Amino acid sequence: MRILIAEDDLTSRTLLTSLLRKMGHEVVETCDGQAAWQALQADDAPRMAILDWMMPEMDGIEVVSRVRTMASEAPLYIIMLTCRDTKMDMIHALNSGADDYLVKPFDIGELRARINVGVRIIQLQDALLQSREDMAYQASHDPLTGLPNRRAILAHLERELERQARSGGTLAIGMCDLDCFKIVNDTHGHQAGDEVLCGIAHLLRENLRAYDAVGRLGGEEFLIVAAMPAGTDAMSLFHKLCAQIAQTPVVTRIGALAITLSIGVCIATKDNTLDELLALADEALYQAKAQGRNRVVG
Ligand code: GH3
Ligand code: MG
Ligand code: MG
Ligand code: MG
Ligand code: MG
Repeated sequence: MRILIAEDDLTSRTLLTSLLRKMGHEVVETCDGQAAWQALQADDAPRMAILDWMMPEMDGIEVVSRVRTMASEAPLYIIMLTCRDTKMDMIHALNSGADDYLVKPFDIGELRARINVGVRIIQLQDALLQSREDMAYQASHDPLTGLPNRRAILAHLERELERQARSGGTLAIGMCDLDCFKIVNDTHGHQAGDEVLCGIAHLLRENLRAYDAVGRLGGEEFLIVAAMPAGTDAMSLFHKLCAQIAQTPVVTRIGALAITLSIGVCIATKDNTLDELLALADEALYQAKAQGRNRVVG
């Protein structure tokens, strides 16, 4: 773990540093509060700090107070280490935001134990943050294809519509549906069908521009949200995509399969609601199916 030491007394700082290094930690040494505060602003700032109270430039209490007003994803664990030894001092430091308080001269065994407490708490915080990230990912992604799920792609569309209403620009949406996909399942099995869905998801992503979004609406339906820069043609984007999919066999465990899809396109205007747009794209998709599939209607 990277640990910051802020201590103006050289002897004390040297002792702390060698102790922490022996425990296997990486040490960032500073000798005043201003330097400590700066070090804590860095992108890869330490997760734990041992702060002296009385230091030049800025004292330890001021550093703690400032740190606690910062919004931070991963909170800093702070041990105040000082020769101020009254109960009032300790209460003041803890109330200012310190997590622990240790009086100098300190007992080496006690400092080690308190650092280990901090490490445990930081590890718990990390595990919590990680599981929160995992949950957010799972709530917004389709587990089979890894694409944004229905909720996420519709939320993206909603945001893009608001953005378009504010700053103009053209927004195109394409509703894609695999052609005769039921036959793939019936002929080759559900597992091959799943592989096709993954392969198509990959192809869609690969053939779109970085700023186009694609998500799985459900089943064998995908939604593309494409912001069209001035001078670019939405229909040609979708025609190219449709042709690209048709000419790229999808590799599955039972061999390569030729898959096509149909796309219903609509261009969003300023006052379309999300539901209206989806209905228009759905209607265009229905036409594409009725006209024989493997085509774009808009
Ligand atoms: P069309 O060209 O008219 O769209 O015909 P289709 O066969 O693609 O459409 P239909 O709606 O009749 O069938 C869709 C099929 O997609 C039926 C369903 O079992 C299959 N399907 C939906 N979700 C999944 C999935 O996650 N995995 C697999 N393997 N199949 C799925
Ligand atoms: Mg001091
Ligand atoms: Mg369908
Ligand atoms: Mg259908
Ligand atoms: Mg289909």
